[in-house]
Amino acid sequence: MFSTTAAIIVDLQKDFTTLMNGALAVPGSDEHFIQQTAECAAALKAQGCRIYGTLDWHPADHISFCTSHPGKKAFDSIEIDGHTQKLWPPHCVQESDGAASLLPPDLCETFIKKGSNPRFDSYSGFFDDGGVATGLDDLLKQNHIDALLICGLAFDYCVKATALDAIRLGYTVIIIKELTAAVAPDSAEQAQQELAAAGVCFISAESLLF
Ligand code: VGL
Ligand code: ZN
Repeated sequence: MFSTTAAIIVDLQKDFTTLMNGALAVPGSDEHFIQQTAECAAALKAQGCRIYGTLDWHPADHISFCTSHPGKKAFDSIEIDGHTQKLWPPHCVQESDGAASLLPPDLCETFIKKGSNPRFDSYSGFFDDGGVATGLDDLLKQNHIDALLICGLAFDYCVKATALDAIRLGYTVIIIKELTAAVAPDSAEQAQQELAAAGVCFISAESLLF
């Protein structure tokens, strides 16, 4: 029943989880959360749903790192080339332990890496802030996917941006709400409203498991 549906598990990486004491740990991303996500993905896979993962994959001098901007600190915002860039503690540095996926090996068909250009951030799994495509849209189209189940971290940043781009690209988008966690309550509330207004649906994990 899921032949034209894919699940996109966004940035389930050590640095974003409380389980691993990550550099940018998202509240609620504990052992139970990771386990529930892996279980749900395995059950979807067993029903014929393709499973893809995204990975935040930054060079050590990435523009989003507070350490790349002397005098600035984590969670400050700065203006760069006419857009606002939020600064984060260094996280998900390419090949580092913190960048490792927490999903069981072989669950995901493909991992799409994003944020590798030092000059551009990429909350979205589809395009970086410079407009360069990651290849995810091509991959989905090659596999005749027209609907996406999205979960992962963080709800108010990368899940939100990936879901909004997916809507713009014409996909039906469903977020598995309890398999997401947010950096902060106010940005989560804002994200929820923007996503609903854009036409994103929300579903519980339980309703997907028959
Ligand atoms: C993310 C902040 C910085 C995310 C990535 O995965 O939501 N958030 N980089
Ligand atoms: Zn990042």
